[in-house]
Amino acid sequence: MATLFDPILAGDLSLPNRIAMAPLTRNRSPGAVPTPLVAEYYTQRATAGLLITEATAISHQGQGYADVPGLYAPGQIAGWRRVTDAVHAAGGRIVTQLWHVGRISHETLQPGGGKPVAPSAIRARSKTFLINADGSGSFAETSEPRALELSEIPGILDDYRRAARAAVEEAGFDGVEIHAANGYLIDQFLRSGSNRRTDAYGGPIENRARFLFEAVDAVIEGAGAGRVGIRLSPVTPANDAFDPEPQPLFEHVARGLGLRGLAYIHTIEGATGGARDYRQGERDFDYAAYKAAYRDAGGKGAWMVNNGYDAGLARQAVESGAADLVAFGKLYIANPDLVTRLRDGTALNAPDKTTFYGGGARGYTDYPFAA
Ligand code: 8OZ
Repeated sequence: MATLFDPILAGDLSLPNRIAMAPLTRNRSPGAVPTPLVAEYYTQRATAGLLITEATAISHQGQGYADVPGLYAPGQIAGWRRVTDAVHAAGGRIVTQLWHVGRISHETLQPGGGKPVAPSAIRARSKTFLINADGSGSFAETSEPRALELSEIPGILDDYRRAARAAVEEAGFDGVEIHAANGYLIDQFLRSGSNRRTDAYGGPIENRARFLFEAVDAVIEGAGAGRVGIRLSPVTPANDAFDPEPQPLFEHVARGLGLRGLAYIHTIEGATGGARDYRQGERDFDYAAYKAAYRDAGGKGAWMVNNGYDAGLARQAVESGAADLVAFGKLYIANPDLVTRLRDGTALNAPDKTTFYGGGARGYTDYPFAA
């Protein structure tokens, strides 16, 4: 029986334990460049089996929030290099999460102040986070998007490929995670609520999943399959994501991923940051059937789960074989030494919501380690 504290091989990633730091947007990279403070934050958490960075834009067009990092300009790549060097010097392993927000953006964040892009011109009932001229932060309604032309899709796939390559060859990451969750661009293509296209990228499940598989293949070309993971959220309503029939959709996705030799599959169970038993459509989502679809197709990657896990639930998931890895979000914000605390049963620090997004060291690098 495996425990949370046993090593595991996830593709080419050799991990000393089964505890991952989930990707967490923190809005502390002005000009999209990670600062030395960002390096300190990740380095404090280097005992995680795997660190997954906050979502990181693959292009200017992929940006949707103030002060989130990118991986498409030399200064951004150099900023991340400082982070990975520091994490590696501390003995850690770190992958970056590749992100294109699609319609979850605001015109003021887009190249030339243009409309954000999406599979279809349907505005999300969602909010983004902006920083005002006086430095204060505020939430704003996402802008009306425009539908991508068919001819624009290869360019976005190039952005995924280029960012993946820059991540491993220049920024020093051990791998990459594709952000295909939470109502961002790839998820917008997957779900019928945001995809009304009538071309090869819309309509039946096979068409709605086409962009995901093309993005995965581009990222594999850039980073190598054994260094690529992917994050999915089959039922989340985050960012106005909706599909009445997630089961066949995500089993189709799982089967296709099973053929591609990825390092790991990372699933948000339920509503992101909310109810684990959340459902979309008529039936409860069958996570075991979705996992079986991946394994039956030949998928050998590590199975990573996330959302509302505490020590007991995490232990049970790994010890029962239901999962190989557990990703912790809020607990990792507040507990840099989470691995030690879970192992020793030490009390956990509570996260402070008011410092999640934006700001400086407070609520970021000042959570105490256990004595
Ligand atoms: C919280 C705030 C902004 C972005 C996600 C990247 O939900 C995010 C995100 C979360 O995946």
